[in-house]
Amino acid sequence: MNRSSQLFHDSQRVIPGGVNSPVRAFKAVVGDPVFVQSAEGHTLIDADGNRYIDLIGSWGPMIVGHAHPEVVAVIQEAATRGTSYGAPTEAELLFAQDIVDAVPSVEQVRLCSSGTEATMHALRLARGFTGRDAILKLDGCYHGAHDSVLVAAGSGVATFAQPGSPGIIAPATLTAPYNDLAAVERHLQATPVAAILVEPVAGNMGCIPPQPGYLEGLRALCDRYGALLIFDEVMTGFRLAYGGAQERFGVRPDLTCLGKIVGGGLPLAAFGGRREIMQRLSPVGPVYQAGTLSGNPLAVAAGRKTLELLRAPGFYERLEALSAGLEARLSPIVAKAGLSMHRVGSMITIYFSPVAPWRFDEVARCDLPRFGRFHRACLDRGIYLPCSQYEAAFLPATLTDHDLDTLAAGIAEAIDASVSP
Ligand code: HOZ
Repeated sequence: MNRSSQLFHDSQRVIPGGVNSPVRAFKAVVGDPVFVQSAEGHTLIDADGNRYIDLIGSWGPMIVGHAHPEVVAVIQEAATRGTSYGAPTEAELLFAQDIVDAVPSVEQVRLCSSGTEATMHALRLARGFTGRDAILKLDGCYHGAHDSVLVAAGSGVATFAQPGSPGIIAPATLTAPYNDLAAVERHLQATPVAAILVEPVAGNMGCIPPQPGYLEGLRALCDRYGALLIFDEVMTGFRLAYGGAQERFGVRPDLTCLGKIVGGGLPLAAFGGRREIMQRLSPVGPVYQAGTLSGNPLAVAAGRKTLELLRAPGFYERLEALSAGLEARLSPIVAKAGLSMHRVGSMITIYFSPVAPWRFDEVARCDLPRFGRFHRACLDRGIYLPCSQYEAAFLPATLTDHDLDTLAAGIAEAIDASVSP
């Protein structure tokens, strides 16, 4: 037994399933999870000393690569001045200003510690602002692990084929298929809805783009029926453009949830939006929201430095070019194998289906056992991909042309190796 498997075995005695978040458990693919020893740039080294090109990047945050020396330096420096105060700091003001400057629809922002918190608080705020109870989410979108959104959810909820979760109370959550405006309008006609919460590019049922007009259509429906539009940009924020998917697609939500990249690899998230809505938050308004570690000085330092790195001239152009370069290399391989693919910016998924899906139920029809074999075959070739067909891969900006060639060759071999059980 290798060291990763030994650690996984031992972990299961004291941690449920041996992992601190279910998606890490490799339950839908072949073999045991890789236990990580260290990471630098886009190289991940496991407990057995194996090296991988990391296309997960901590599920999205590590866009500038792991252990970026400038990010590490500001974390170290911040730590020498104390690791948590539970009191406001100038750095939070500067960081909030950075976020407001970056994200087109955000006029005010509040920091919290995880994407789950960000969507939970944004929904409560939407309910408080509109005086309505119901919310509408889209099938296959995942917005963290709190009650109202663990319904028809993607990510681990889909990977483990759980329709929702025991223990949740979500009587006011309506759902509709992704990319289906008519289904959304039927709900809005029947029920006063506080908010539509959507991943503007879905990343939790693999990467699924919005069809042309979909985001604009959601905006128009929200305006017509008095609902708020909330973009969950936890994955897409600072990834698809500096201003996120709303900049890339030119659609302005009322509220935006951020996480992952904004924290530079430390536990930090945020939600923000129109001033008149954000002004309903305590202590100005009546909607309560709080957190001891919100605005944590280490996380703020990492986030500010990461955003500074992303503002370097040409950063997103280079990331787009290398992402397109990988797609160009993979397209003939995928087509020859009778498979399909979606890419938006640096989010990409190969689907084990001849036609790329546009909604959740179509992802469920992919050849999931073959995906599991493909995933292991990739690991055997030093490629670390998300361990579920329901998760998008995230490309780091550190990849070189040589890496793209290595990835294409390894993925081609892994697709071939996945044919027979
Ligand atoms: N949101 C990511 C999955 N799609 C990773 C977070 C988790 O561990 O669930």
